This record gives sequence, structure tokens and C-alpha cells, in this order.
Amino acid sequence: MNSIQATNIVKRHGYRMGFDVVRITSAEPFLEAKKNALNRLDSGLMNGLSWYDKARVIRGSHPSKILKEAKSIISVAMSYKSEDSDNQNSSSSMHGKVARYSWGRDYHRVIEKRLKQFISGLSSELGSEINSKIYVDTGPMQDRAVAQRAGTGWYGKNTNIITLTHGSWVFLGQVITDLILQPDEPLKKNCGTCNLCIDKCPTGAIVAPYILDNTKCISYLTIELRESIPREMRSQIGDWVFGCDICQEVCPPNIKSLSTNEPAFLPGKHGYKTLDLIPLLSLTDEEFRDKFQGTPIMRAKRRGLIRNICVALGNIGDPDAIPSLSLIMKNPDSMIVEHAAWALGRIGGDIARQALCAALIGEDRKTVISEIEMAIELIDESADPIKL
Ligand code: B12
Repeated sequence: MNSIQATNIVKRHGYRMGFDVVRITSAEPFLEAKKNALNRLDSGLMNGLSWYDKARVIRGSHPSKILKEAKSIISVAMSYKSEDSDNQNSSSSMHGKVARYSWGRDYHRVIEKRLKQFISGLSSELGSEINSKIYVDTGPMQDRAVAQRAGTGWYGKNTNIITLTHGSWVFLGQVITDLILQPDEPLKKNCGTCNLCIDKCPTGAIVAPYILDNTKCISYLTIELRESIPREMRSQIGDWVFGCDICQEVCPPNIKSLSTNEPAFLPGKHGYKTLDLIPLLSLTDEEFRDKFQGTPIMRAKRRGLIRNICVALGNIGDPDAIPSLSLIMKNPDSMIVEHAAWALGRIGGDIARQALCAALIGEDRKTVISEIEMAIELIDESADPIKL
């Protein structure tokens, strides 16, 4: 069988397995992506992700370091865009938004499993064992660089890969193989003069076209960051409690993009589109696991999610949140208490102030005291008629 026939079989089989885009690139090193990623690291724009280091970038830019006999890479994209069905079941305003990629089941597991089935089916069709390495954000490979070179999509200015059919609402995966296949060309498309993602990012995280400052991205702040969210960023996070989609929601190619056919990514059954915030504040570790097992939300961990919920409640500003936030002020975890204090300060009013003052009694953690004092100050400032 020649490489053209093998390529046709690979693509046909890939589409049959439910992937929305299936393209091929060579296993040559990704030198441009390596340079860009190393620059990003050097400039501190990937700070906060300790696992994203130089060694990882170098390894992920050289497929032959991962699979010695690598010849081709099969790049796949799978849509996670569902129709905007609403799974809110309460009329309260105290809901937080969850990024679309986590409305369903954890994509790493779903796509990795599908790619394994794809490879085993392909081996049978081609009549020979395939040497392969599979990645779906599961290792050092630069998933977007592979997708760009294979023509699976083009780099948007928000750094996301945008496909022709399904926009950027796609997960990316790839199989590095020893198969000799016909490589596709990169797409001849770009974002032109559109800067909507840059203009609409509330934290200014897209510091220049194609360059994201990880430390400012709401997705990083609400998912990856394990510590306190910097004070100056909190008010810009709005009601996002896990990830953020603003730079994709405003992106024109996403508006008419096709929806997913994959039931695992539909909301309601496995995951959540929005979260009813108040009940989550009192979740135990076990309850957290029961509710979010198998969804990407597990990554934030319970304490990260509670921290994010406090921030969202502060931004929503509904005084009905005060009793639950006051209870959280007794939490032994100072990070959580700091964010609850901040939220009470933002909501303001006498009852919030009383809760903050009560929490000061017997409190000896410096960071907590300082956060409570700032929150009280904020309430006093907004109540001071001279400063109004
Ligand atoms: C680290 C990481 C993050 C970090 C940092 C994001 C970032 N932009 O780097 C955080 C936690 C913030 C994050 C957020 C999100 N992530 Co993420 N993340 C990753 C991860 C693990 C590595 C990405 C990476 O290497 N970044 C380093 C920088 C240097 O690479 P880059 O952003 O791709 O930048 C390239 C371009 O800037 C380009 N470039 C530079 N200059 C120029 C100039 C021109 C003219 C051009 C054309 C290109 C160009 O070169 C760079 C290197 O290739 C990948 C999985 C993986 N293993 O690859 C998923 C991945 C990128 N994430 C993904 C998703 C879904 C998200 C979110 C949408 C989730 C959400 N809704 O909250 C957001 C999107 C935020 C955003 N605008 O990027 C998907 C993206 C799918 C897609 N369509 O692109 C990936 C590919 C996972 C997957 N396998 O599906 N993520």
C-alpha cells in the first residue's frame, strides 16, 4: 500500500470514529513553535505553571524525542460546542459560569480513549501494527503547533486554533506514528484586522496578537493557580468560577460554527454549564468528588473552586450571599477566608461589616487580618458621604 492509500484510510477511519477534523503533518521538529514558547517562558508570560518548563518545550517540539521512529503526525480536532441548553434549576442570581470546555466529561479521557480505539482499528485496516504515541493535552507535545502545521486550523490572535468548520470550540489531539503518510498544508487563513478577542478580554491577558500572559488569563487564575488570586484581578473575573470563554465567545468564526456530535460533551448529563454557588460553599471533599468526578472541574480542587465562588459572589454583589460568606469566615484555610472577606467587602453594607468585624476577634493570621481590614475600609469608604 502506498502513502496516499494509507493516508486515505487514516482520514476515513478518523472521521468514522467521530473526529471533526483529521489532518496530517510530518514528524519534523516544530522549530518556530519552540522559539515562540521559549520566548514566552523567558518573558515570564508562562509564570505560575511550574510544570511548563524549558525541558518540556524542547521535548514537545521534537517528535522524534518522543517516538524514535516517528514519521508522521495525525492531528485531530473534536468539537465541544453544544447548543446553549440551560441547566440552571434555580431562579437565584447567584450562579457562576463554567467554561464551555468543561460542560461535559473530561476531554482528556474521552479523546484519549477514542484515539486508542482509532489506532487499534487502523492497525486492523492497514494489516500491520502501528508504532504510535497519543497526546490530548496529556504530555509535552505542543498540541496547537501540530494542528497549525497540519492545517487543522489557524492560530487565532487569542492563541486558540480556529478550524474552518467548528471554530475554536475544539479539543486537539494527535498521534505520532511511524506510518509514512501524505502531509497536509497549513491553512492560508488568519484573523485579518479583527482584534475583538484582544479588546474584550477583561484582564488584558492577550498582551499582543498571538501572545497570552498566562498570569492574567482568567482560565489560569480560576483553574491552575493554587494560591490567592491577586486582589487587582478579582473584580475583573466577574462571575466565571471555572475557566473563561470570553476570547472565544466574541470570535466571529465561532458564531456560525458547527456543534458537536459527541454526547460526552453535552451539558447536564456529565457536567455543568453554570453552578449554583451558595450550596457549593459548604461541600465536603467527598461531596465535591461525587459531584465533579470525571469533569475537568476536578482540576481546580475543592479549595480552588470555593475561592473562585467567593470572588464571583463578591462580583455579583447580592446581599443574600452574606450569611454563607460569614460562615466561610470560620474556615481554617486562610486563602478561602481572605477571598470571603474580599467578597463581603465588595457586597458591603452593615451586616457584611459586622461579619468582618466578628471574624477579626481572635484572628492572628497576618494575611487574613490585612484582607479583613481592607474589606472593612472598602465598606466604610463607600458609606462615607464625603467620598461618594
Ligand atoms: C498551558 C495551557 C493553558 C494555559 C496557557 C494558555 C496559553 N495560551 O498558552 C491556560 C491555563 C491559561 C490555558 C487556557 C485555556 N486553554 Co489551554 N492549554 C495549555 C497547554 C497545556 C499548553 C499550551 C502552550 O503550549 N502554551 C505556550 C504558548 C507559547 O503556546 P501557544 O499559546 O500555543 O502559542 C503559540 C502561538 O502564540 C504561536 N505564535 C506566536 N507568535 C505568533 C505569531 C503569528 C503571526 C502566529 C500565526 C502564531 C504565533 O506560537 C506559539 C507556540 O506555538 C495546551 C495543551 C498542550 N499540551 O499543548 C492546552 C490547550 C492549548 N488549551 C486548550 C483550551 C481549550 C483552553 C481554554 C479555551 C480553556 C478555557 N475555556 O478556559 C483556555 C484558552 C485561553 C487562551 N486564550 O489560550 C486547548 C486549545 C484548543 C484550541 N482550539 O486551540 C489545548 C490545545 C488543549 C487541547 N489539547 O485541546 N491553557
